[in-house]
Amino acid sequence: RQVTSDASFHSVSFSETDHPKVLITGGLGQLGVGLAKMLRKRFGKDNVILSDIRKPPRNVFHSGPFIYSDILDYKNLREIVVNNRITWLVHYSALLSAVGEANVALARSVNITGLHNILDIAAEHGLRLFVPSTIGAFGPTSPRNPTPDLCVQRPRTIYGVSKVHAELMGEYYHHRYGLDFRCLRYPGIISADSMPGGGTTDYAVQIFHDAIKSSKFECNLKPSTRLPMMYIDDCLRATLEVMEAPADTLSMRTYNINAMSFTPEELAQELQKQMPELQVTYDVDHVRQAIADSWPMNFDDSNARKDWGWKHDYDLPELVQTMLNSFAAESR
Ligand code: AKB
Repeated sequence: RQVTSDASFHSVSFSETDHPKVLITGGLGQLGVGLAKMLRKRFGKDNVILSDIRKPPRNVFHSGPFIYSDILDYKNLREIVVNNRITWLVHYSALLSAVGEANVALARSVNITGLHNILDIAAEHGLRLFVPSTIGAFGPTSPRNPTPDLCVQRPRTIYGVSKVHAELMGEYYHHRYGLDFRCLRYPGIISADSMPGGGTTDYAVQIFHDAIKSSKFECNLKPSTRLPMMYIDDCLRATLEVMEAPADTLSMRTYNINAMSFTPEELAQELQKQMPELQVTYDVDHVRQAIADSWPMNFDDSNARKDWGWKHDYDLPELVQTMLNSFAAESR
C-alpha cells in the first residue's frame, strides 16, 4: 500500500457541484458530533458518516450514520472509504496535549501512525482532507504575542510535535502528490454539550460546569495565563468554510484561526458579572502550566481573514452568555 508516485492514485472525479460524502474520524470527541450536525444540515443526513472506536450514545447513533473505524487499521479505513464513496475526510482522532504527555507511546501511535494511514488513504482515493492543527504546534521559541502563521515551531509536547508533523506531511503530500490537504490551527475550543478530553485549555470549559453545579471552581492554570480561545460554533463554521473555499483562494494549506484571547482571571470576571456568587481558586498543575507558558498568547489569523474571508462571531461576553444560555436550556 505504499504511495510511491502520482500515477498510483485513483483520480476520483468529484465535481464541486456534487454534495461531498464526508467521513469524520474521532467523531465522539469534542467536535465531531457538532460538525456532523452542521454538515448534515448542509449536505443531507446520509452524506455525513461519523466514526469512532467507541460505542456511540443512543442519541448520536440515531441522529445519522455511525460506523466503527480504527485509524490504525488501514484495511478497515479503506473499506469504509470505498464502500461509502467518501470524498471528504475530516480527521479528528488525536490525543490532546496533557493526556499525550501522560501516554507518549499511545499519542505517537494515534497522532503520527494514524495520520500516515489517513494521508495515504486520502491520497490514494483523491479525497479532500481536513486535519486540525493547534496553537500547541508552537513552542517556547515561537513569537507568542502575536504568533504568525509562519515562524519557528519547536513545540515541547508530543501533541505539538505530532501536529507540526501533520502540517508538514499534509503540505508535502499536497505539493508532491496533489493531495487536497486543508488544515486550521485551532485555539482552545469552548463548547457546552461536549467535553474536551485531556487538553491544557480544558479549564475554560470546566469552569462553566463547576460554576453551575457548585458556584466554585478550582483552576489548574495561573490566573494570568493568556491563551487564544474560540466558541465551538465559530470553529465548526471555519472548518466548513475552509473546506468549501475554492482552491485558488488558498495561498497556504495551514492557517491560524482566532477569535479571542483571555486569562482564567478575565474569564472568571466575565462569568461573575452573571454569577456574582462564583468563587474561583487556583491550584496549578505544573505540567499544564509549562505547556500553556510555551503556547501563543495571541494568534495572528490575518491570512485566513484575507484569503478566504474568515471572521469570528463570538468574543468573550457573547461566549459567556451563550454558554450560560445553553446550560439553562438544558436544565429546563
Ligand atoms: C489542548 O489544550 O490540548 C487543545 C488544544 C489547544 O489543542 N485544546
